[in-house]
Amino acid sequence: MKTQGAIIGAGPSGLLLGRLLDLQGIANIIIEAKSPEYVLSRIRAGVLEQGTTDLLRTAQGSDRMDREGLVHEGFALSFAGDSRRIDLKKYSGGKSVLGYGQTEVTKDLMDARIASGATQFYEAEQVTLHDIESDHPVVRFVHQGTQQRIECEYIAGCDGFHGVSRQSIPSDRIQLFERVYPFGWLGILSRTPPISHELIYSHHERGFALCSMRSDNLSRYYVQCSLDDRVEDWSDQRFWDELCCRLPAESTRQLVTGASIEKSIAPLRSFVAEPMQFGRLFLVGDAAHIVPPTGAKGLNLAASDVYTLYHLLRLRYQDRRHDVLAQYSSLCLRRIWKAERFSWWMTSLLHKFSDDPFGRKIQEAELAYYTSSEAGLSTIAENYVGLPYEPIPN
Ligand code: FAS
Ligand code: PHB
Repeated sequence: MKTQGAIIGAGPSGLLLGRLLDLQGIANIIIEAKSPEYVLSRIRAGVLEQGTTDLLRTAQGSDRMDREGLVHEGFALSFAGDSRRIDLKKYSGGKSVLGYGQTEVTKDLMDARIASGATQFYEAEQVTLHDIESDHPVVRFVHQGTQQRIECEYIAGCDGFHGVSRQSIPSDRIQLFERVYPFGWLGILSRTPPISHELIYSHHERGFALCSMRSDNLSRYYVQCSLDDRVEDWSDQRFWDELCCRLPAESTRQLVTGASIEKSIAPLRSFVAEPMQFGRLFLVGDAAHIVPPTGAKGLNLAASDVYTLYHLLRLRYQDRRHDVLAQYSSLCLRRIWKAERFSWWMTSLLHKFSDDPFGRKIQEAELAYYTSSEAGLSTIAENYVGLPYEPIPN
């Protein structure tokens, strides 16, 4: 098979890029290791920045998002028995975020791809990349027992943190930056009304907690947990009891508990690979960077990478600008590192790192300062709604 772009991975990055290129007549084939059902079973992000929702509208896959998404104009930071609302709209110059699960984004993009008839392979095995420094890189894989070979002009590595793309770059041609956090997030999904119509991020001496939602009858909650914890160590009752300990009393009165329909533990890390390109291979989303989910940036950073690569590929194919693709990595990394900083800062501010009372008091003082200062509130709001995308070179 031949195509212009081979896309490795059918998570949000791969599906969104494939859809955008398809609409511009830039041929592409998606190769995904898992089944569609498996991809959709992973419960992940829940908050979309305006840049992400705008891009999903450009991809013409957003009708359901526009109908069902929950607009959030603020969120609460709880600490030291107090709760302060961060007015996103007021302190970000009128912006907001949208509550719409990554699972739904992925489902909408999968449906759009099927409707378009564009080529895709799920449950692809033994995916390998070849000749990525040549003008005609090759992707090989096995599909339903048959060897497949795709000759292309560009490869988008949208295959996440554990994918094959970043591993295909020689170790002496890539630099890795990493910070692994000494705790994880235990998350549950329950068919219960959310505790609040807005998210609550809670700092507590027992550890961090987050109250989120997917709809008015589907709630998403997280508690910070030990890296030694296993999901089976946490009964639903233990989870609800711990969540209540970590929330302000006036919030817990609104809590409706119920059976978990999903329960999982996610490790937290900050990670960046530089550069994000090598020859004709471009790393996109989690293949290139990871953020702790405290700043709700992971999926949104993937979207801004897709935005950049999509526009550079359009310039390459529609305006014959062969030079611009060399700017992909530097364009993406400027915004990525700012989001890495914000995600690291929110994580450092809100989580329990030790039993050191001084550390906890400093965190409480920082929270009290930022939530009582116009400058502090603006800093939180403009980062949370998403910093501006880097302009595409003309
Ligand atoms: P993804 O990892 O989503 O997709 C990569 C795809 O590539 C997968 O489908 C995988 O099966 C496939 N693949 C892997 N290796 C392959 C190979 N060799 N060949 C072919 N295909 C291959 N972000 C938030 O904003 N908020 C959150 O609360 C949040 N929670 C998260 C919880 C967890 C457990 C994880 C892992 C991430 C979380 N994230 C969160 C971040 C997450 O949403 C990512 O940013 C988002 O999935 C990025 O999308 P992709 O770049 O498409 O990568
Ligand atoms: C979620 O709804 O899953 C969610 C929301 C905000 C975050 C992290 C996760 O910062």
